[in-house]
Amino acid sequence: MVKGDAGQGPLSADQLERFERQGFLFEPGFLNAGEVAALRREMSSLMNTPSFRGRPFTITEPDSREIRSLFAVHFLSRRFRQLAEDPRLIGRARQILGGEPYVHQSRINYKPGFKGKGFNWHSDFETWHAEDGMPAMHAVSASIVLTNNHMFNGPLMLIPGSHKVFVPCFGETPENHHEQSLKRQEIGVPGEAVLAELIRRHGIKAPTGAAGGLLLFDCNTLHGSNANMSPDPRSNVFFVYNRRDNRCRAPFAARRRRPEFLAHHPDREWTPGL
Ligand code: 6CS
Ligand code: FE
Repeated sequence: MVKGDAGQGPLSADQLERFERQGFLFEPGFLNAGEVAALRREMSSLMNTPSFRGRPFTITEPDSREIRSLFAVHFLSRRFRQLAEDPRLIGRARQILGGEPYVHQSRINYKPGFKGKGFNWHSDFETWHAEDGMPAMHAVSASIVLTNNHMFNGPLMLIPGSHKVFVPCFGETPENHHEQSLKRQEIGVPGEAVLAELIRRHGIKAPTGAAGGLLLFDCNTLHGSNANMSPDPRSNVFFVYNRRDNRCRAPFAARRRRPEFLAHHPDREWTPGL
């Protein structure tokens, strides 16, 4: 939810109000074609770096060796770091969070044509609170689409207004849950009856459009996506900004904290340790 104000921008009071009401805000054309092309080249070079294969921060699809997500991209690439620190993104995060942001998590979700699988409905905060020890909902995700996003390549779907609802999730966090949940999450997700009721009330939105669009969404907004059944990839880069005074501590509902590539310390560099 919005804690800051329009002040000096970059977001207008109207955009902040929309974010507050819906739990997300889509800005088509956030990056220009030249910026998108450079980031796509960088993404391909990361995806094709042999030394990243088989590493814990490289997540493969549940039933194949296709790369599903690559984490900590702002530490793996100077160009993605520059983007994570871009004043246009930091400024938006600062307005929404009402305080200084740092990057809690970054990743590329690759979703190649035909091969990319979906994500079950979930709230990110559920995981970050239970498993990473994030105290309160002072975090926002910035997702930039690096490929054209359409109805058939598995765009992100969100339930407007769901960020204002506490949805209890059942099940205890198993040991090393992330090894399973990052491929296909089945624990810590809402039940079907609650989802059905929320969707009946608020519907589902799936912002689509040309590469370069920015989607900002609240850490508690319920979201998910389908598999990519089209030939076209649907690749996103995500940066999660958390408020500095909301840094993570001991997990609230897990025995051990997850590896640092999933939950960064505000003032610590991370290296892949190749
Ligand atoms: O476990 C996590 O931290 C990540 N998993 C999902 C499915 N969404 C949010 C987050 O990046
Ligand atoms: Fe998520």
